[in-house]
Amino acid sequence: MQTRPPTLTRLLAHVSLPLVAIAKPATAATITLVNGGFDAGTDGSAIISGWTDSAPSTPGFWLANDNSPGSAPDPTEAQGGSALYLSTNRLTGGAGSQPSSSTLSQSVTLDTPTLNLLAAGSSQFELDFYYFDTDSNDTGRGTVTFLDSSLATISSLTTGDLPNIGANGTSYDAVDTPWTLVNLDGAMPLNTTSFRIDISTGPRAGGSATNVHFDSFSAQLVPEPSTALLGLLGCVGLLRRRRAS
Ligand SMILES: [Ca+2]
Ligand SMILES: [Ca+2]
Ligand SMILES: [Ca+2]
Repeated sequence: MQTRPPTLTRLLAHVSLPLVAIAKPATAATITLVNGGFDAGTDGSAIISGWTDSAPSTPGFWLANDNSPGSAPDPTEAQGGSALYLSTNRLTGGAGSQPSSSTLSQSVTLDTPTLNLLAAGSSQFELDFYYFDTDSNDTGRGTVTFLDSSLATISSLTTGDLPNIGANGTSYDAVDTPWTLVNLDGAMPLNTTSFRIDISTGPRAGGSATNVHFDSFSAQLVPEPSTALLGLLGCVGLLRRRRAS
């Protein structure tokens, strides 16, 4: 019977066990958003902490809750968190009209763990949120813009105009026309240091209110095997081939 060289046995014993632990499917690293669920604030308020309306003198966005749906197509309950969600319906916000088009933005600076993950080769970025819209006059979309350290735009991702989730004017129904999950996924450029989320609506094709709604924004960077780990995998593969020959 042929015996393996003792040095190779020792090396495999030391390398294989940690490798199994590292190579298990990794969970995504959460990127912290401020008030991503719109749960901080009060019903009917156009003051939305963590977010900036591009036209604050004529708001396009309000917090709404399940006690004050603005009009028939609007949700009667939040998707998640507290009872609050983001609404573009001026009837919820009180008197006054809203612009035909509106944008609400949040800038997110990458923290050190996220920058380290990006530098190590994990570039798969994912933004998730929930959407509700059954009004054919109105559209909503989400956009992410990646910025470098000079705040110059590197690239962007967009959902484009999101489709109605039910026939025009269909009322919210938890089963037939529920909140719909939207995934905006793509590569985060290596030199990204911050990104901006834009929630945009319009232009409104008719009517006096925009009836699109958002809730539960979350962002993550998905860890991938590092270059060092891939090199280690190559070494183990070579050792195993030598062992088999
Ligand atoms: Ca919420
Ligand atoms: Ca629509
Ligand atoms: Ca409308």
